[in-house]
Amino acid sequence: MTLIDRLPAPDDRIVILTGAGISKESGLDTFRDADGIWARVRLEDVATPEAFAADPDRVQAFYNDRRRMLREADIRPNAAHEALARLEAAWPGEVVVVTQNIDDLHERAGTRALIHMHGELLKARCMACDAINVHIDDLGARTPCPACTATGALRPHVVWFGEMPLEMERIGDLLGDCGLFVAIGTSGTVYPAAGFVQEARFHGRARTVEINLEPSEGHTLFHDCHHGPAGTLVPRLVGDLLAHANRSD
Ligand code: BJW
Repeated sequence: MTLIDRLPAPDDRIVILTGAGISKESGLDTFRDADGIWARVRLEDVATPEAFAADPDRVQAFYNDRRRMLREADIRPNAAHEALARLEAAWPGEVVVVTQNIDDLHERAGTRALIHMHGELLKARCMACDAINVHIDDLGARTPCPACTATGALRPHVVWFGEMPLEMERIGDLLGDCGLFVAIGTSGTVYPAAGFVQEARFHGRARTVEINLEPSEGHTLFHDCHHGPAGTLVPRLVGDLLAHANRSD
């Protein structure tokens, strides 16, 4: 039995939304699970512009820890990231991954058409000159901007609560014209990402599929829901799609 009730045409665009759950089997924590990041630290203390203004050292320390963790040798893409890269390479139509994750596991797996709507942990943005640069080491009050040399102006290139997610216009265009929308490993609690299923299904024409360990907040909005680990279900979904594309050759 295939995981999608009605498979898209092979030249249809596929848009995949990923969240923290896809990286869980790679060893990175989610936010809202019982053992997640928000169980250890209050989001108001580390993930808002107000928190950064009030205590930049604390916010930098939170992201420095996560940046170091991401660079540990045993943190690698898992079977779900790898399957999505295979889908992009072999699906006849366009495949775009929109990720809420700030890790770089999709790129390491080989995904190329990728939008980091909540930013990237391995980049820093200068609040003085707006330059965005790759930054893999710790950030602190004395780190100079490589573009304008200002110190104390670099912040993690991430989107905090109350800030506008990145590339929203492009994402809206993609959702409005795709044959399949799949949300993987996201609790569906944070907007605007939580509203993408409605955009793709009701403003567009997409078949919509959820893959998550448990039903998300918005699971009733999807045509098909499959609950279990992404590392098992995503390779199955990709296998179904590629078998369908090959049959249609
Ligand atoms: C597995 C698994 C396995 C585990 N396999 N699955 C009231 C109503 C509506 C909206 C709002 C409101 N008040 C405020 C807002 C807007 C606000 C918002 O949505 N708040 C809600 C919490 C209510 N949103 C914003 O502020 C956004 N900006 C915005 O709206 O701009 C417009 C605007 C701007 C200015 C003025 C007015 C409007 C910005 C949101 C930024 C989110 N930032 C964060 C942190 C930064 C990056 C970082 O540090 O990493 O992004 S918060 C955090 O949540 C992170 C994530 O990307 C994001 C989503 O989390 P995700 O990925 O869904 O993770 P979890 O943990 O929630 O879920 C994981 C799931 O995986 C679980 O369900 C597990 O079961 C599952 N799972 N293992 C498969 N192996």
